[in-house]
Amino acid sequence: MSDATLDSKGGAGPAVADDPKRRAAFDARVAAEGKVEPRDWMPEQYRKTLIRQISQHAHSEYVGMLPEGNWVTRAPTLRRKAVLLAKIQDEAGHALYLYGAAETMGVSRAEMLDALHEGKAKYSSIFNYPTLTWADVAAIGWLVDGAAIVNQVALQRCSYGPYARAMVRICKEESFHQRQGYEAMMALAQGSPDQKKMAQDSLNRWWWPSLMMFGPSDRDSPHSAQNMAWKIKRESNDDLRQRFVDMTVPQADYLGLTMPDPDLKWNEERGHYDFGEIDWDEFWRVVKGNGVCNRERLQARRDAHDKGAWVREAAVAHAEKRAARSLAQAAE
Ligand code: BYC
Repeated sequence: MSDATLDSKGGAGPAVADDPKRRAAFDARVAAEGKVEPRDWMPEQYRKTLIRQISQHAHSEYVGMLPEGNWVTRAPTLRRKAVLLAKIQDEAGHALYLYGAAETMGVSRAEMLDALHEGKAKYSSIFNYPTLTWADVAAIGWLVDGAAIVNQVALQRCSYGPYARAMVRICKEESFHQRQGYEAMMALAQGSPDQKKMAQDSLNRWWWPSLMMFGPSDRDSPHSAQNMAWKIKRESNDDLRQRFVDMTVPQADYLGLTMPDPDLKWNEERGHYDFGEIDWDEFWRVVKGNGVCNRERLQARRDAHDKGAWVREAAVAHAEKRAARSLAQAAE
């Protein structure tokens, strides 16, 4: 894409006139659960909101490597270190599938990364919290990957084909991540009193931010109505959050840990857990760039990008050399 710029909402590409006939065909396809593919006509706003969401999702995977990366050199055993390295590598892979899915809509990876590095594009609020102890690595696997799966299983049915298909593979890997996190948490919860204390402290710090991952409450979610109608989003922020709570509370019980929420209790009538009010001021503070680690995370990504310039240049030079060689061979 060369004739368009990425705006702060992720919009990109030349404007496509909203033709009523093509619009009706698009609506009919989405209503019939058909997939929209890159070459298909789509409303400009559909394309913009998907570029916004998919690129934010890719940035989340990309920035999300940092909190866990903090513990690679201090993992308690060689096995834990190998597992952690493999997991972080998976997150980089997820970012690549997702940048690839967004590129099918006509935006380049360089443009998306510029938007991130310039602070114009968002990434998940959860990665702006620090990993203070080893138990935080376990909590990320258990809670953060757990929350991500609940959200992403729904996205497997997203109307945009490349995004939906990327989600299938990502979900398989995330469920493995979640189990490894839970297993690491169990080792701590069933360990020495100090280890159990560390596990509880970590649950106390990560529980509420994990609930915030699902986004603002439905009544304050500006994109939800349209994105549900377009079947980009298949379930609402609050419904997914409730599913995560219902799934995770029994897991905490099994670990013998206590959820840091005095209002949490099973509601027989609703068939769900009731839970306390999320601190939305904290959520918006973090989303707007003022969480504990926002500046540090962004700086780390900018530095890594700058330090990696020579790798990108070398890769381009190598590709050009190979292309020139094949041309020369074809001409012989
Ligand atoms: N953090 O109208 P709404 C992982 C923004 S990584 C920051 O509800 P939407 C992992 C939202 O963008 C997986 N911002 O929006 C990796 C919007 O702002 P803009 C991460 C948030 O899009 C490494 C505004 O608030 N998962 O698993 O309909 C290690 C209004 O919100 C957040 C994804 O990225 C937030 N939490 O719904 C371990 C999932 N929430 O754009 C694990 C993909 C909301 O208007 N994304 N905002 O400026 C989605 O499913 C949806 O975009 C959301 C929000 C549910 C997050």
